[in-house]
Amino acid sequence: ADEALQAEFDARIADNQRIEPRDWMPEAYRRTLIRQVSQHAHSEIIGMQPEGDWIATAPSLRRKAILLAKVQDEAGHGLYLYAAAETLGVDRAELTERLIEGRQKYSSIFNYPSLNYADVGVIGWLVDGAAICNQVPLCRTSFGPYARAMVRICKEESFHQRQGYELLMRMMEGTGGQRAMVQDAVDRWWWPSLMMFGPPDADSPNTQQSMTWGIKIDTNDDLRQKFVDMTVPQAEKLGVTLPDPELAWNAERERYDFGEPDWNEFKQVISGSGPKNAERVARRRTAHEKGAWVREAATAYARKQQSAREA
Ligand code: FAQ
Repeated sequence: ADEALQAEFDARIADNQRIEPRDWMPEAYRRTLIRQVSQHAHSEIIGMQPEGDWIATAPSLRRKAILLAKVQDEAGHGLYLYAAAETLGVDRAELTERLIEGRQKYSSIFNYPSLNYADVGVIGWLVDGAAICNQVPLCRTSFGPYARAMVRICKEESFHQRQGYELLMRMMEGTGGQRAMVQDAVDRWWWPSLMMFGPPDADSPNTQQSMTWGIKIDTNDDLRQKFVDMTVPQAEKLGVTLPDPELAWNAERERYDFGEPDWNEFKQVISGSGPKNAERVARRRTAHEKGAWVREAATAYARKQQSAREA
């Protein structure tokens, strides 16, 4: 019977049809999706911290309102994604446990510090820019709830990206000091942004199988190239330099050539020893513990409502 189910699943994937939560799916497909979707959810939630650090000291009321809204959007993305993961049969409380015990990853990018307000702009421009590059194709991923979550998330991410770029444009029209702040932030975030796409294809254990299953649509290197090609003209327009001496237009390929990120640094960061890993996870753990009374109250309320309905 399993063989027939597997054949039906393969045929649906080959036909670009969506797999829905109640459909039969191979256990390894389910496990891979739980891994990717929950890591993605954790990234959104941990990703609230580097920018969240600047809400209290935003330079104007307008910037504060914008930043608050953006960070709230990220919480929303985390929630959609946890909900999508739950349709695969995992419990969200368990996923949070895995995160705060360091048993599950989240994006490497959020383990770097945000040192000044230009970082808020650069995170919007480069980090949300990289996120969009990676996520737009995922709107066509084979698992229905993940694909549908991506559609809405991408719309909000492109707004976030524009928000960051606009902030930087304004700073670049300012004083020499402000322009220097922007350049410094670009210098620090450029290479970590390239690492967001994951290891080079030759060192990516999951890509091939995930592409066969239609979970991933493109390889890590293809998306990284797309991001570089998209970002270089934006950097020129902004008036900043990208910190890569090997960056050059290749007329033959009609793409930019660029240097190799420091993959040793990447390995360190994803194995928990990046500059901010311990702090990010500790803060998430504290927030989770402090929120215990809210979860208890919400659960008690839901129970009361249910018994009222049953009575
Ligand atoms: N960081 O075989 P692959 C955002 C791990 S955007 C940490 O290539 P895969 C928005 C990988 O998990 C950021 N770990 O893996 C926002 C695997 O380890 P495992 C989130 C990484 O899954 C903006 C191992 O390395 N976006 O949050 C990273 O096929 C601003 C081998 O790698 C997503 O999650 C990394 N960068 O490809 C929020 C997008 N790269 O699990 C706030 C969805 C790789 O076996 C502010 N995810 N690893 O122990 C994906 O597209 C894929 O999972 C990849 C990795 C492309 C990230």
